[in-house]
Amino acid sequence: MSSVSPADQPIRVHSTSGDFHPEFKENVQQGARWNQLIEEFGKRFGKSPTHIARAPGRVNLIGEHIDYCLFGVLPAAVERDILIACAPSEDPFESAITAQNFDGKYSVGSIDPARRQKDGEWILPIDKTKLDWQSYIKAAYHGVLSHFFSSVDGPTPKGANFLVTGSVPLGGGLSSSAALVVASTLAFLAVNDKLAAISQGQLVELCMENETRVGVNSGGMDQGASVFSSSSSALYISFWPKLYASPVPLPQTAPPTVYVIANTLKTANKLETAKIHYNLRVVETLVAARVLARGLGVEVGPKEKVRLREVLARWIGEKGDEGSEEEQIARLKAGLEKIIPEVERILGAENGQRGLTYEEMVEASGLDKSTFDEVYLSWVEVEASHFQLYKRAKHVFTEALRVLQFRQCSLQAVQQVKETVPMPTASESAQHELGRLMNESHESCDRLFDCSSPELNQLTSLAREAGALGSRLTGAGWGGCCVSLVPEAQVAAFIEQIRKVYPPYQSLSKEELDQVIFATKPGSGAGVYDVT
Ligand code: NG1
Ligand code: MG
Repeated sequence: MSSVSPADQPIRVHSTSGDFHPEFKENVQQGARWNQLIEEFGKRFGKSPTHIARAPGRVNLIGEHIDYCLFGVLPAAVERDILIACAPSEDPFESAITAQNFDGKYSVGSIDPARRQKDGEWILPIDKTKLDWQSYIKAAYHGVLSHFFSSVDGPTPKGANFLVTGSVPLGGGLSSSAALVVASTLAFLAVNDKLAAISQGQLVELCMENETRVGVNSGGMDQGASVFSSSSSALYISFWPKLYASPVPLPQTAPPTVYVIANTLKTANKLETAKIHYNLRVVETLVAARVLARGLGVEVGPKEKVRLREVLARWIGEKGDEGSEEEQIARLKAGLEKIIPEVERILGAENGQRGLTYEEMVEASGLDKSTFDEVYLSWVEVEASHFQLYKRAKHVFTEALRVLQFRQCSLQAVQQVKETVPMPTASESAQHELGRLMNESHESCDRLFDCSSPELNQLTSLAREAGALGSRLTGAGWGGCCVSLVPEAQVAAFIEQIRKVYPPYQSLSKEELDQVIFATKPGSGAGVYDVT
């Protein structure tokens, strides 16, 4: 693909020479927040930070639960972020990782020392039953140690002092976890002078790997959105044949619209419920890929954990990333349109609608039981009486198609506005089309992927009644936030209406309400600011 993908670009390092954040220079509130963090770091550690690592949260506009099937998604970074002020520590390395939180309600503590074994492998256990914000920092630290300090004779890593502050709501579907992992990975790279050693794409891959250390077998959407984003554009991120990203500007005229994020106030604890929700979906889509491949006559090795995107590629004879971005997308779109009826035929038949028992699923895979268990179940804990291969695969392929339609509709509307030809009608109908795709996506998440919740269904339907052109859950679901496309002129009235009709908002103060429902525009991606 074209070489402009942010994945191939170096990590953003900003030199600040006293004028520390060019993007936020005009923004007094952000400036004050940065200054306070630097000051507080000085008070707590008795020295100045050398860097501030910044990583934003993200909102996914469309493309849910398809990143781990390697299909493209369309998120945008939000302006809310995690900041980590950091400096290398003078103490001996073994006892030198201290991470404190600016916000007094979080625990203060030093991170258990990591130990390097004789073979160079690092040991840094994370207790998955007692996860807290520091677990994510540990996971990031472990990744940096493993990738850059695995040689026993090589240099010793530096210890570090961290002071963390964040404005991304926790457990709310805006990916505070990825923001924390990206920011702390960047901070460890910065104190160890490794920022120039990897590209943005490699950083995303490292952060994906780091996040799996905390226990979720996630795709790369959140880390990609946090790292690759640029302000005023959403991002198309695809994962096959390799990580790739390109900006998707959002149509902004006739009528100007914004995205409003609204939190259901029902926190989804993805890690606690992983075996019946997130990780189960990962397994269901993987098994669906094998069964579908079998029905299509696509070859898959017995031990191969092939993903739905790869089955499609093999079936249509796609080799890799030949041709321009548009040619590849056209090929993918045609492939999706062709495979959806096959999903009905192969997975929707016999017991497809009710789901398969474990025994039926093993039989449909064509593998013997022990190979099946080894490939699909040995690395993950899942629990289900019936495995929904048909519903999950149908969601994945139709959602992947909606992502392409959403992208195309945005790009075309922006182009038409530039040419000012059939404006403003074209742009207005584009906004309605984007809204329609968001509504369809929500419906599919609810009915086929079973990742919505009563609160998400209620809030998205109230949002539509209050004037949203479209509304859908965003992120993993089962709680957390929804995102609505709202004409800019109506935002205040929209928020006021939701406050009146969504019961959990009725008792909130103005300040509390601002934290749970707010308009957002695409923000810039992660980077490190040199504050020496
Ligand atoms: P959130 O909402 O941040 O938990 C998760 C995954 C994504 C993606 C979405 C569903 C992580 C870090 N992220 O997002 O990769 O699969 O669910 O589209 O687990
Ligand atoms: Mg997360």
